[in-house]
Amino acid sequence: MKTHKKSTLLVAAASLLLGSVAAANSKPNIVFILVDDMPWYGTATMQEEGFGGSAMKWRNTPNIDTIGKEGMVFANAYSAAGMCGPSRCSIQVGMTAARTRYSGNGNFGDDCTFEVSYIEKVKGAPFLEPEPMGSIHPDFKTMGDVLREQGYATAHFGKWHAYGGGPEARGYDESDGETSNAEGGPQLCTDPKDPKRIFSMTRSSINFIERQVASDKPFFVQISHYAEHNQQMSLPETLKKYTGNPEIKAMEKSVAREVATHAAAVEDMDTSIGMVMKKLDELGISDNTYVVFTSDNGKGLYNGKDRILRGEKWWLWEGGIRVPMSMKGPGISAGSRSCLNVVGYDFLPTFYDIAGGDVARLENVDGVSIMPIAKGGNVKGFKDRALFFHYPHHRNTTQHSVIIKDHYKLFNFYELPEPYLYDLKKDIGEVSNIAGQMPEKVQQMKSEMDAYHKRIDALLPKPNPNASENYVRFDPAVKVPPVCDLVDGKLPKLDKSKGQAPEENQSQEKMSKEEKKKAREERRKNKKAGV
Ligand SMILES: [Ca+2]
Repeated sequence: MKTHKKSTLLVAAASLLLGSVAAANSKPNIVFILVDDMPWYGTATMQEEGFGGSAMKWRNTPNIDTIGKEGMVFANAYSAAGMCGPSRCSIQVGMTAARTRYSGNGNFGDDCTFEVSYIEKVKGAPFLEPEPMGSIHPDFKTMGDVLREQGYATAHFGKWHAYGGGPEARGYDESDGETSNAEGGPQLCTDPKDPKRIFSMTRSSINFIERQVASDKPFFVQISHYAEHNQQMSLPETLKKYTGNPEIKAMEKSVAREVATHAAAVEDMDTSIGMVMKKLDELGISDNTYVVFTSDNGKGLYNGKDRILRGEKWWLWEGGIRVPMSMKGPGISAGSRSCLNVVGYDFLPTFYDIAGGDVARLENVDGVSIMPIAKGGNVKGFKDRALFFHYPHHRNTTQHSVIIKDHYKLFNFYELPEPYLYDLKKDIGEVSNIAGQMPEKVQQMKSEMDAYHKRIDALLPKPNPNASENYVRFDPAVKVPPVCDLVDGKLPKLDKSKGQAPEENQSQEKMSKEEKKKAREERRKNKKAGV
């Protein structure tokens, strides 16, 4: 009897132990927070350790900062594209913009058939451009699809902007529907207590999380904020903190407005992120939940004299694609940092990996699981992998593609004769084109880019039979002047109207004043004629 009692106790103890092991082994949850148009330096966290220019003085983001403090900050994180739709599509399917063919804005919501027309978007330009797809291809599996296969409950709240019938047609159990910018804009977002739908999407997310915990199901929730995309909104009391600040008030009017409205919207968003993390604590699941924070693309916002990235949203310069990123969760050491290159199309394989999926079995995916980096393990191979970015369109930009490998970045501006090469380690501001100094590196990277485009049958610009001799070719030094000179350590005040041409770029095709005038007149004439 005594023995029996003892063995019963042992069994009970063993099952308790097994129970706790089972709980520890249960699939981790994932909360993916994607914000809109936040620059690399858009939080109070320095993305690059010790580099003041990688944070923003006017941002109050204690909760976003906590994700980095309790986990890892990625200094070299990239969005898959320089704008919303293409970046979001790439995130959902784990592919580059070249492979999804949703590489630019336009044709939103049209069926993605891969039947492409080439158009003369800019009259007389040397190359025609392929019209971008404006929707996720129906055959592509999304993050929702692959996580569902792993037994996850899946939800997407907030801005979708990837079309394809909306999240619930593409692998998600719950969502806010096929939303885009409009739902977060002033016409449709009118509740003053819910600026940019920050708090309602947070309530939906918390409600979803609570239900999954109650039913003991692992979950994936993507919280896609409309902030800080243009048309900022915030709680009046939050905005007052910034508009009433004497230092901001003293700024030039338009700058003061930008600084205050964006900072207020971001602070409200940060508050909502704090609500989600508090709920994870209350539910006792923080230790088994990954929280990931990033932005869908960069943005050229004012950051005092420390604004250091070249270019802007839409472009593939660092200002368009370098984004903030941090991640916390099981196995990630608090306060850790990584300088390895990671990109938006890594999220699908990363989350699939977390969910217990075999990443090697994913088909046609360009990304890789970044969990080895996050867990500080074997990162062999990460240093030399190539990231690809593709923008064969004209929208505020010229047609261009980029390959980033280790700390080198090569641009192919299709209408210029030679590629441009930058060493991001020494020159994050992309000031000095070093292509002339490293011809072998240029050749090797250009070949790798061309081979990738060939392998995936990328849509490249095609020669325009009506190319005009008077067409003004893109000149980076004039169109996208660098904003700083890190070599001297001096950071000149941002002035978009005056582009200081760096010497190494001055050899590019220069036009005479007369030629430029003539081309300007032709453009004006075309515009008038509605071409
Ligand atoms: Ca965006």
